[in-house]
Amino acid sequence: MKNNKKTYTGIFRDGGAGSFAKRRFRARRKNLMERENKLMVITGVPYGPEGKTVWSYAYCATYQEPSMMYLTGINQSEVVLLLDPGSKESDEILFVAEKDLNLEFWNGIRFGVGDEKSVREVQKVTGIQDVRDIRDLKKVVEERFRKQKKKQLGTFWVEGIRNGRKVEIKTDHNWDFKSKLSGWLRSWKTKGAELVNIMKNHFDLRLPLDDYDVDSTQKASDVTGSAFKTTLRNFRELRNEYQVQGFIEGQMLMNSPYGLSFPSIVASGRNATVLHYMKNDDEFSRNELVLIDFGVRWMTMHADISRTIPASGKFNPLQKMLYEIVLKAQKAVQGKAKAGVTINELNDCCWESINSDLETVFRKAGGRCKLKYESRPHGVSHLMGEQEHDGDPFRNYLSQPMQPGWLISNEPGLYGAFRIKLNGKTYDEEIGIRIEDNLLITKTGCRNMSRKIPKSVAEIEKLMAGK
Ligand SMILES: [Mn+2]
Repeated sequence: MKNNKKTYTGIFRDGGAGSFAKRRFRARRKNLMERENKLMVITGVPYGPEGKTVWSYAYCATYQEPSMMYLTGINQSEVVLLLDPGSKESDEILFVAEKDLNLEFWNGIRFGVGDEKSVREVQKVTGIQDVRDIRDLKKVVEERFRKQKKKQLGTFWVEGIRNGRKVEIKTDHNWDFKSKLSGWLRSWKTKGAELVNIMKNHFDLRLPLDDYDVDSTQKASDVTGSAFKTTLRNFRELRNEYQVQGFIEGQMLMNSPYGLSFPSIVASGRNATVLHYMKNDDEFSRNELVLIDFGVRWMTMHADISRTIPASGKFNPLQKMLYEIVLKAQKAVQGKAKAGVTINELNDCCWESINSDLETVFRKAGGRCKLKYESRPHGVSHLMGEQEHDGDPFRNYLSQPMQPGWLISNEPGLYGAFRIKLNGKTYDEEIGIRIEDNLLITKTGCRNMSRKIPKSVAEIEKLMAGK
């Protein structure tokens, strides 16, 4: 036998930490226990990319619920984690479904329980020693809950404030799990029993990236950047949006086993004025701009990059003028980003720069335009991490001072119909431009993780000319 070693990389993401991985995940669980100091139960995804249907071959390399991924590294469905700070029996229990050899025969290795060898396998790979059958979850949670003095049970679901009112995400597995726990609590008839959301403490711990995650983010950005450069060098061979998508995604997937951060947006001409354009099925003409929003994962981290390029390989004077306006705003945001500043402040900086340049550069040169939005098309930044869009989806973090280790996007854009006469020639186009980098916030400034991905007019034109 050439190689009889089992590989767990598919179901256990070690985050690049190798032999330190188990201790790293344990430290994350301990930190959460310290902050919350109450019994907690957290669920992973209830089913994997194989889905709910009998015949589904959908595949997605990384699919775990990010809170579970962050705490355990386990990339497998039907996993629940119980944390019981201070418990003398065991302060962490992992619940897993029964080992299913037939399922392994079809789909590959999978953690399970039911016999000693299988349990030892889970212990050895994950570092969690108390491993139990998921069918015992309710019984064990009740036992542990009744031993608590606090009568509180913590779990993770997504909530926030929108327009001054509390809002909750009720469509995902976290909500389903929370509802199940509420039912259990009611049935136990404990006076004053309370279900508590651990979301805030969890995000506070999870969002500042550690050195391993920073390295993975850099790697994701590097792979994404190489794919972009190869795409530019070969761009003249590509005739429509889906060919660009196929080419660039192929380049990314050939260099990372962790999958794409999200399905790419490839939007030519006026299609780029649709912010989340997904069709990617249009032909483009060579005088149009093509906006590409793309990125690959490395381990559990992401790149989320946007570039806008001329299909011909050369920006026309209108395209160049507008592109430079967006690029200038992007540089201004990068110059301002550092710990203590809020994303709201970055937004002001970004959109004031673009709106003022539209007056002082574009209109002053005789340009006329009709924007697709009032004064700001979207936020310039979102948090990134275990998810491509991380943190609470209601973006309550926009007004919080940024912390060292936060990873944010920097993505100014300009979308509308533009008309100008330059050097005796009239240009009249519907255009969408977005330029997006990923910034790691530090105490004194920020590190642009995607600094090596070309974005100046000169760099892009040079690569497209095959140089
Ligand atoms: Mn983004």
